Amino acid sequence: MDDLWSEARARIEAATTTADLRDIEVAWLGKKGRITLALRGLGALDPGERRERGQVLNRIKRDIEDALARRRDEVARAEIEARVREERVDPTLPGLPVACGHLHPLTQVLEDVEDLFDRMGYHVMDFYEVEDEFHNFEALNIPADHPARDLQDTFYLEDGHLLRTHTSPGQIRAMRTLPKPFRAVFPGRVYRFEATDASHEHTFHQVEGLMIDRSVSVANLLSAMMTMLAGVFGRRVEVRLRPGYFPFVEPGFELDVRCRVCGGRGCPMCKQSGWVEFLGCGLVHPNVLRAGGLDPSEWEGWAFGVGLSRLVLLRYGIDDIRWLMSGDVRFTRGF
Ligand code: FA5
Repeated sequence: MDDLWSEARARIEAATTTADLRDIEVAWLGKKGRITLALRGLGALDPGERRERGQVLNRIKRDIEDALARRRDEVARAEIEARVREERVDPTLPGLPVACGHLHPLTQVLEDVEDLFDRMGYHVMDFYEVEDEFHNFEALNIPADHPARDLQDTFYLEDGHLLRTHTSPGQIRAMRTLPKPFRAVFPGRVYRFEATDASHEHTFHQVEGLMIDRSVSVANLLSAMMTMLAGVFGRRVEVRLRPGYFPFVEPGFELDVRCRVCGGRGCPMCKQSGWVEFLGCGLVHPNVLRAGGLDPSEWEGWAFGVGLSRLVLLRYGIDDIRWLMSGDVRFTRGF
């Protein structure tokens, strides 16, 4: 019996891990442990000896339990200290890279354009992507037989509405809501049922600009557009202005920007011409002023509609517009 205790104590003191202590507990106190078997063997003894040996065995059992608990504390503390020593933090190690989102290049350019016009006193407004024929066409002096109204160019909805083909319907809505005189820009997504290529998307972004005053001039219009270009590109860009036909302006112009993707030498983006068609503009047609509730003998206006998506391509030298809405993070990560 003395051996039982001294042997258990020696093994407990020699144990260095919690796993060792668990093994000792099983070997002495488990179902088939040495103390358990000895207690079970008491039944074969006569009553006097049974009581005496039983008391001794129970004391040894308690002593083993106490010794195990004490050693378990010591071993656990030693294990923690060893881990702390081994797992020292090295503050000089470089950190793990944190994936950080950022704005899409379209949004970045859009915010720059909005900011620029906001600082020049323009209202920045949002209008509807789902429009009616009146605002998208009729009010803009686009007659029913105009090719732009062709089913092949416009996405019509079953209820007769359509996805706006340009941001110009905002002109009518702005004239009808804003106090005159005013200047406003309205950016937004537009849709055209078109085949796509390096410079054409079916879904792209435009920014419309509109100024209404007693007297406006083409010179005002050109100056606003040149300010926008200088602001977005951060430097002077080479442009060319040519006559352009839009039913809602008279006179009308188209402005092209020297292709930055190829530097003007010719590429798929500029269709080998060295120039990228960039925006349409002109003085607001009297019929459009009337549709906006204004008297053309009292009010004049100029308007422009710039391809925001193309602005992004030219600013960053991107060679294909289809990257913009591709949702491909390999592309967006680059900005
Ligand atoms: C218009 O959309 C007129 N509403 C612009 C306007 C407004 C003229 C006010 C006069 C006064 P246009 O279809 O040319 O015009 O488009 C204007 C610009 O949008 C183009 O110069 C071009 O930069 C861009 N654009 C046109 N079609 C596409 C397309 N499929 N994909 C990408 N950009 C396009």
